[in-house]
Amino acid sequence: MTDLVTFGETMLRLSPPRGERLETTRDLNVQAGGAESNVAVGAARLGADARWLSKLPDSPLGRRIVNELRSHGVRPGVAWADPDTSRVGTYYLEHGGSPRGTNVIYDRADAAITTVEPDELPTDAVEDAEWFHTTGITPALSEAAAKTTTELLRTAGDAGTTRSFDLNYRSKLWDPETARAAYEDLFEHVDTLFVPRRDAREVLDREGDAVEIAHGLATEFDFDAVVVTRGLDGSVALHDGSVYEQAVYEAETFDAIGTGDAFVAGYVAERLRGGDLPAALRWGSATAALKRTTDGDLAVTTRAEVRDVIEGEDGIDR
Ligand code: KDG
Repeated sequence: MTDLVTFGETMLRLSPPRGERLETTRDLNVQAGGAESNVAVGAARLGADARWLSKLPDSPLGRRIVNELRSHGVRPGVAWADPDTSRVGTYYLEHGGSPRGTNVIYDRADAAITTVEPDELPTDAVEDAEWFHTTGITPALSEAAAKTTTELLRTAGDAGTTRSFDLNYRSKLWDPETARAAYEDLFEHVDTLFVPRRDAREVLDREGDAVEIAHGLATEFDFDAVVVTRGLDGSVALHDGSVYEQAVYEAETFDAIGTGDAFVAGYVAERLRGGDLPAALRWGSATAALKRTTDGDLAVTTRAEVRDVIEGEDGIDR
C-alpha cells in the first residue's frame, strides 16, 4: 500500500540570481515546483512512500521535472502528452523587484495538465493509498483539471483513503467568488482542510480568529480536521472537538516559497506514522522552518533534522 498520493501541476521554476531582474538577467536557475509535488517530495524525504500524479509533455522539459522528483524518492504516475501539441507550465521567480520580497510570474496557460482526464492517470494508486492530497490550485487550471480533481477525491473517498486539501488560493489564476464556489463544491470530499487564515477571511468570507474559523468550517462542512495556518503566528488545528495550537520554529528565511507545502508534508508524514494531532503540527511546523532556510520549492530535509528542530537542537554542527 502506498502511503501518500498527490495530484497536481508541476512547473519549471526559473529564477534569476538574487537581486537580478528578469528583464536584464542572463542566467536562470531551473528547478521543479508545484504545490502537490512539493508535498510529495517533503513527505518522501521524511520516509513516506509517496506518489505524485500529473500530466506532462513527453519532452526533455517534462522528463526534467520527473527526474528531479524521482531523485527525492517520489514515484511519478504521469500521463505523457504529445510534445508537439502540449507544453510544460513555467513560473518565473524574482527575488526582489517587489516590496513583498518576491515576484511570481506564471506562464502556464494551456499546459498539458489542463487537458487531464481521470482515465489517463493510474487512479488505482489513489484507491491503494492511505492518504490523498491535492490543492485549490488544480481546479483553477481548467475545467478538465477541476473535474479530475473531484473525480480523484471521490475515488479516494470510496476507497476509504484519507483526503486532504490545501486551499492554496492563487489570485493570479481566478477571483475569490469563483474560487469559493469551486472549493465549497469540493469540501464534501475532503477530510482534512488546510487553510491559510488570510484565505479563510478573504476568499471563504469567514470572520473571527483562527479557532472560530476552524469551528465554523468544521461544523458547516463536516471536516475531520481543519488546520488554519497563520504565517509567523503559527497554526491552529481542530479535530474531534479539541483545539491544538503550534508556534512556528524560528528560522532565517532564505526562500519562503513552498513553506506551506512543507508544513503539509511534515504534518501528513507524521499522521501516516501514527502521530497524533499535536505531533503532526510539530512536524509540519519544523519541516516548514527548515524549508524556509533553503532555496527552491522543495523541503530537502531529513527526519533527524526535523527532530532536532523540534527538540531545540539548533546549534552549529562542527
Ligand atoms: O506553494 C508553492 C507553489 O506556489 C509553487 O510551487 C508554484 O504550484 C505553484 C503555484 O501554482 O503557485
